[in-house]
Amino acid sequence: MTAPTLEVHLSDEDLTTALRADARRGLTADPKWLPPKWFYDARGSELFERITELPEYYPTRTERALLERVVGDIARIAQAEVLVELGAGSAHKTRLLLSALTAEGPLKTYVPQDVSSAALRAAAEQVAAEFPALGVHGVVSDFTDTLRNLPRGGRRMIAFLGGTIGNLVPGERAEFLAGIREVLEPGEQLLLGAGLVIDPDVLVPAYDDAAGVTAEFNRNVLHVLNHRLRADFDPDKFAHVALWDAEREWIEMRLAATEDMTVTVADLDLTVHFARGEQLRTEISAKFRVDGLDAELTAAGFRTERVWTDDDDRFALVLAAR
Ligand code: AVJ
Repeated sequence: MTAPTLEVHLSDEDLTTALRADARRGLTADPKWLPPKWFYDARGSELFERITELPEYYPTRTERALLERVVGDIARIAQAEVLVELGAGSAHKTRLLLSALTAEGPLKTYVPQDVSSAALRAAAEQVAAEFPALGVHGVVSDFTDTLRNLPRGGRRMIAFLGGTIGNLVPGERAEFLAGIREVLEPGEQLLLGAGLVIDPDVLVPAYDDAAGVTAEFNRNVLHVLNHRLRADFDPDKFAHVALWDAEREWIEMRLAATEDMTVTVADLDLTVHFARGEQLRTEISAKFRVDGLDAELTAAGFRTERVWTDDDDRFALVLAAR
């Protein structure tokens, strides 16, 4: 086995700079908001892992079962030599893909990308041990940098799984997909996992579970601001809100102030007032229709090759080629 390499394009300092800018922009906006990527410090990543095991949170297990069913087809069609996985995180689904892509095709290299170097290092080492014939090159960066620094040579497939595409608003999605399309060579592919529009009676509890894990995950962004920017949020004074926006077809998570309060963010020299009941938007999680996914991919210059959905039409995997 060759030891995995790890390329770091994102330092702790870069992360803090980005968080400062996002926090200042979002907390001074009306309505207030924060980007969802700041949920994921060590505690947030752990809470998300717990979410994936909740009875109400169907996306992870649905995508996994679907991937298990169709991964052979994906591997046969893709014939990838390099698998780039965006937001690889703990790399649970990765094993399925790697096994199939090595059994059914010419895979030689795995390039996991994540913003968290700790999670990535662990994942890269595990994969390297399990697939000794594979070259493993981890990249710590944000998506845009990853795309700019993508290894060349060898037919590549970029996987973006888990439904995280739904964290982007339509304009950001268009830009993101076009950015991927731009770095691909003709014939190379994108494998996209996306949650589908389903009955809100199933959807909403997935983001508002009975055990309160998602509520804790939501409030974790306030802990992150407290730790990284020396803010003094009292997370217990914020209530978890999850609602389905039927028009825009996305879940919105918010934190509602349970009383009037003033919060200071010492590292930003910022004082923020919350009125009782005021809501801070912390995440959108858009759900899709197969036609809409195809249209967005086509608009970004992709050709949709295959779409697979689970039997309940809750989740889709799309293989699209440049
Ligand atoms: C990791 C972005 C796919 O949107 O379903 C889980 C994050 N938020 N519960 C999602 C999340 C609330 C998750 N993604």
